[in-house]
Amino acid sequence: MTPAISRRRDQYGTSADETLLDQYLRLRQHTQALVARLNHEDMAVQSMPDASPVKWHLAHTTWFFETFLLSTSLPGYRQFDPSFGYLFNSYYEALGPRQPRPQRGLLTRPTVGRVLAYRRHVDTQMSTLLKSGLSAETEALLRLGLAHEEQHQELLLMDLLHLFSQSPLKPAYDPHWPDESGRSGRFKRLPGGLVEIGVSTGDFVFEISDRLVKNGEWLAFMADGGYRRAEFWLSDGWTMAQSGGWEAPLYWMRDGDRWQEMTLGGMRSIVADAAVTHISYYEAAAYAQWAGARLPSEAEWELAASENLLEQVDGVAWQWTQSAYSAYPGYRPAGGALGEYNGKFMVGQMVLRGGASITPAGHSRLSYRNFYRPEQRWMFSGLRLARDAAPIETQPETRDNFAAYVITGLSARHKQLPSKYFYDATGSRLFEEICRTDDYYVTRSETALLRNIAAELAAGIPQGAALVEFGSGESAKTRLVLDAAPQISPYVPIEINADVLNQASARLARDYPQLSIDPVVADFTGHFQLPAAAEGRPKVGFFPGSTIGNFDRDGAVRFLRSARQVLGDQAAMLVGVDLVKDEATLRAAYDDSQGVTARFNKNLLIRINRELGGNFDPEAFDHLALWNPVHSRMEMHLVSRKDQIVNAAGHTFAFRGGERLHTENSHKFTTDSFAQLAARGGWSVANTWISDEPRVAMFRLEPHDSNDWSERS
Ligand code: AVI
Repeated sequence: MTPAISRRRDQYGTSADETLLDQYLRLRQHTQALVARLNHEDMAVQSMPDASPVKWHLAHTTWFFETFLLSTSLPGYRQFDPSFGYLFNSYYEALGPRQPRPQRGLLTRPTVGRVLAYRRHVDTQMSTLLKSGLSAETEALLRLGLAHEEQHQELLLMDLLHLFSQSPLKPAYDPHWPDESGRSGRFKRLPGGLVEIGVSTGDFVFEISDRLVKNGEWLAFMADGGYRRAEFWLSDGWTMAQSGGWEAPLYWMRDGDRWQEMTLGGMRSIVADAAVTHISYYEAAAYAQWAGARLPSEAEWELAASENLLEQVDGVAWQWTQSAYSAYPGYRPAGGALGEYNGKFMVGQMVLRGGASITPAGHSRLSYRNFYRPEQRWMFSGLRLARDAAPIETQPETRDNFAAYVITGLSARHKQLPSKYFYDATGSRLFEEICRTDDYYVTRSETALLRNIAAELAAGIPQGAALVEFGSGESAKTRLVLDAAPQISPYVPIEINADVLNQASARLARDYPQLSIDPVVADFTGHFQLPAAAEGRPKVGFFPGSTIGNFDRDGAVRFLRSARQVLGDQAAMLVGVDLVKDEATLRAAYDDSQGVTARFNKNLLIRINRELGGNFDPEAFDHLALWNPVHSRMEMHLVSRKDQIVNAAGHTFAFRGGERLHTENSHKFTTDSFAQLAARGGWSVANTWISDEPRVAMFRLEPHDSNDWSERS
C-alpha cells in the first residue's frame, strides 16, 4: 500500500512536497475557477455534436472519480445519484447505455447547482479516500483521473469558444485573454536515423520549422487561392472543404475585405504574427503542400523537440503530424472499462503533438499523443512545417559512393570493397583497439621511432612552419613532433570526421596553448584548400601510420602529387611506412590472436547492413589475412562459409562457399621501392629512419628537383 500522503515528484509536474490530496484538490479548484466567469445558461448549451455543455464536463469528470475510484475503493460508498451513470458516462460501452453525445445539450436537469453539489460530494469522499492508504493500482487510477480532468479543462474551453463563436453577440470568455505572436519559423536541420522512441526514420535528413505557421502566412495561402485550388488538397479534404464551404480557419469571419477572429477574448482582428489555429488536418496538409513542405511525422516532431530545437512546443497550439493514431508496438489496452480509454479510437484519427495555450500547465509532455479526426477544427490546432532535405555537404557523395562501391564491388568477378569504408565509429574504435594488441606492431614501432628521432625531425623544420597532417584522427603521434618542435605554428589537421577532429583539436589547444590550430574537415584524398593561416609559410606534411600502404600504387602516387601541390615548393613531407618483413610477423599483425582485426573486418558487413539496408550475417563469413608476395602486400578478405544470397543497397548478391570478398591491401615497402614511389609522386627522399624490430620507416621527402613532376603520369 502506498500512503496517500507520501510526497513525490512526477511527470505531472507536481511539486515535491504536494500530497496526492493536495494535487486532487488543486485540480478540482482549477476547474471551478475556469467556470467562475460563466452564467448557468452558458453552461447548459451544446453548440455542436462534437462539443459538450460545460455543465456536462463538470459532471462527467466527477463521475469518472466516482465510478473508477470511490465505487471500487472506498468501503461503504453510496452513489450520489444512480441516474448520473447514464447521464454522464461518455463512451464506456462496458458501463452500459448513456445519453447520446449529440444530445448532451438537452439535459436541462440536473441543474448546474445540483452538478456543483455532486462535485462537492465527490470531493469530500475523495478526501476521505486519499487520506487512507492507496494501493498502487488505485493510485494509478487516481493519476489517470487527474489527467482526465485536465483534458476536460482544455475541452471545456474549446467547447466554450465554439459556443460563443455561434452567438451573434460574440461574447468574450475573458476580455483580457492574451494574444500570442512572434517571428516566422526557420527550418532546423536534423539527421534521421534511430531515435529513442523506437521509430526508425531511416537514413535521411529532414528539416523542421522551429516555429508554427502564422496567420499572416495563412493569409498568403488564402490569397493564392489555397481554399479554391484542388491541387493542394487530399481528396477527402477537398470534398470536406467544398461541402463545408471552408474558406478560412474555423473562427475567422469576414469583416468587409478584412478578417476577424473569434477568440476566448471575443472578436479580434487577425494578428498576422500569431500562430494560425483552429485548422483541420486537411487544411494543414493543403497548406504544407502549397508551401512546398509537408507535415512532420510524430517521430520527427519528438526528435526535434527533445533536441530543444523547437519553439512554441506546447504553449500555443497542438500541432498536426502526418502520423495516424495507431498503437505503438507493445501497446495493450487496459482491462475492463478503462480499456476503452484510448485504444478504441485508434482508427481514422491523426496525431497532434505539443500542447495548446488552453492546455493545463504540466499536462502535456514531449511524448504526449493527442488525436483528432482529420476534419475536426474546433480544438486549438495549428501546424509546423517539415521537409526532406539534401544531406549535409559531404554526405551525398559519400553515401552514393558507398552504395555504388557496394553494388559494383559485390557484382564483380573478384568481389572487393575499398578499405576506407572500414572507418565508421565502430571501425575507428576497433582500429584503435588493434593498435593496442601485441600482434599489431606498426603503431608501436612507429611511435618508438618518432620518440627517438623527434629532435632530428625538429631540426629540419623551419621557424613558423605550418604542420599539415593528412587524416589526423586523434593527432596522437603529432604530439611527439609538436613537443620537439615548438617553432611549429600553425598546426593544420585534415580529417573527414568532424567530431573526431573537433575533439582532438580541443585537446591539443588545451595542451599547447601557444600553438595556433586550424583544423580542416575534408577527405584528404580529395580536393581541399589549406586555411589562410598557412599561407606564405613553409609547410611540412605529416602522414604517419603506414596509411599510404592502403592505397594501390597509382592511388599512392596521386596522393603524393596532390600533397606536393597543396604544400607548395617550400615543403617537406614526413611519411611513415611499414617495411617488408617475415611473413609470420605480418600475418599475426593482420590476424591478431584476440580476434580484434577479424571484428574490424566483419564490421564492414555490419555497416552495409545499417547504412545500405543489407542483410549480411557476419557469422557466415571468416576473416582471412594473407601475404601477397607478387604485390608485396598484406591482404584482408572475408570468406563466405557457404553458398548464400545476400541483399544490400537494393541489390542481390550470390556468394559461393569459399568465395572471397577482398576488403583491404596493406602494402609493405623496402627503402628502394618507397623511394621509387615517392619519385613518381614528385618527391625525393631526403632522410630515412628505421625503427627497431618489427621494423617500420619514417621518410623525410622534399620536392623533386625536376619541375616537370606534375606533368608526368
Ligand atoms: C590504417 N592502416 C595503416 C592499417 C594497416 O595496417 O593497413 C589498417 C589495418 N588493417 C588491419 N589492421 C590494421
